[in-house]
Amino acid sequence: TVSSKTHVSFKQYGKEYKVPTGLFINNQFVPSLSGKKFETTNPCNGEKLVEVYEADKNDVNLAVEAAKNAFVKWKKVTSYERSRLLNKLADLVERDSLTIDIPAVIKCLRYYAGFADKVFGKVVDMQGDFLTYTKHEPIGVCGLIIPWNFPLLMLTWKLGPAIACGNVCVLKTSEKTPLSALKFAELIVEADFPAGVFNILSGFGPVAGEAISGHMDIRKVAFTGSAAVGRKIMTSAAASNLKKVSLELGGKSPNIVFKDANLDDAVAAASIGIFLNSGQCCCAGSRVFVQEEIYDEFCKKFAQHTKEKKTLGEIHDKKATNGPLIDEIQFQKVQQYLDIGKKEGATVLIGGSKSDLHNDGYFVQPTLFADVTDNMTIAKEEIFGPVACIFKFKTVEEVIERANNTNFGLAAAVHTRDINLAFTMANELQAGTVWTKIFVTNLSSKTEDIDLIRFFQGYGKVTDANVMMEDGKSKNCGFVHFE
Ligand code: TXE
Repeated sequence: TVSSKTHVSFKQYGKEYKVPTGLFINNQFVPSLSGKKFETTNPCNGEKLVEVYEADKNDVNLAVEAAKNAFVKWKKVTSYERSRLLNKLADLVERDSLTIDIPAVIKCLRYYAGFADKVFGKVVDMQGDFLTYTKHEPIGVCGLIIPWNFPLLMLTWKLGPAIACGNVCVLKTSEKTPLSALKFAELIVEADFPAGVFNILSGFGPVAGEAISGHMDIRKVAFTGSAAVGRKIMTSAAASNLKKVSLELGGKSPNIVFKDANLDDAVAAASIGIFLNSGQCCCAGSRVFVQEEIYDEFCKKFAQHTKEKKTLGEIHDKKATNGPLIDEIQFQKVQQYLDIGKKEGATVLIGGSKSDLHNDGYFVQPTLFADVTDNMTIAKEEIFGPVACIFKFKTVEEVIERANNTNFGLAAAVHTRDINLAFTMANELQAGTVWTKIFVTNLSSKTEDIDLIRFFQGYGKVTDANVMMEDGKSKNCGFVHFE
């Protein structure tokens, strides 16, 4: 339903945009029951974009009711139909997409569309003439709480699997990024999903988020965000109906460069690792460990690469590689860490402060700290900005111990030409994902990269080996499963 109350037009960079601002409940955009709204701003210049309606506990209750009603019919919809609808949604996103994380959104939706009819149970041996089997059934209303760093990708990572498996959802976006999800909601209607299957609320954590994690009729809550809030969510899930909880929290991921690595390649990878999305990535490679023999050269090259290749700028600036941080809070937080790093004695190789060229936006210079030691605050805490800490190490055993010495364990990366070392590291690093870049020599004695070997712990370990050819094209060389 489009009404002027719940949709607003605004201008940015000479273009006019029309966006929904209502809460998305039962396939309709509606004002919040309280009528309250909050502002969303452009981080490039701090300007207000629009106001959106703010959900509180009563709106959460309304959305949960809508989802519960929808579940009665939705749980009987075939997996084929769920798959068809998810694919249709992917088509619509593709039609309207720009770039950046949107191709990943489309792939994610198609992946789960393909998954919908492949959710199998097991037949269990019961030592006799029995037929015993397990079967996966949808659990009902899922509460999904997402952050702001990849607003649409986070949304599809959560909605995709829940919907593919026949559940219904109440999703709360981050108060810092409500708009793209509301635009996505228009496509949900266009794809013809039944009303109430998806419900999307804009609102704040302590109010709408808390109402979701403590709701008696929500059967599962899935969350991505800070560890501090993850704890609160577990607590209120436990205090309410003991709903299932899954959490994806922060990181301080090690990126390890051994002396035999291709240095230019490792520098380029380290740069992506820390500067993608201006460091606002849960799996950012924020602790770069470099073996002592190549430490000085690596630091020199990394600083040079950053100077030459990283340019701050606004969204329409074609030369820009890096944008601003999300908001004033994040901007202040990162600057505090820059001050702490300097006070604690780390060496600033490049950057080290906010950008003077972009006074009104939340821009921080891409920063490299060298000579960082493990006990420094910047070595331990998640900065969530464009700030890499570079450490020196001597031996394999030493770097394994230091890389694992963290309260986080989200991701890790390894650069070496030694395939045995790469596998050893993947086994020893306590991280959910390990990226390895290895070099092997093929029959024509050319060097190939085996790029992106990922070890997903938790489902057992899965190796996804992807060989990067010299012409830049990649070819899959299959999967290896470790039990
Ligand atoms: O996260 P929050 P913020 C880390 C990163 C960042 C820090 C703070 O270090 O600097 O967290 O960011 C909702 N009950 N990450 O403040 O507060 C909130 O509304 C229920 C890492 O944005 O964790 C939002 O929707 N929900 C991370 C979501 O939780 C609550 C990505 C995340 O907000 C709530 C983002 C409550 N009591 C930040 N309080 C990653 N892993 O990628 C807040 N929320």
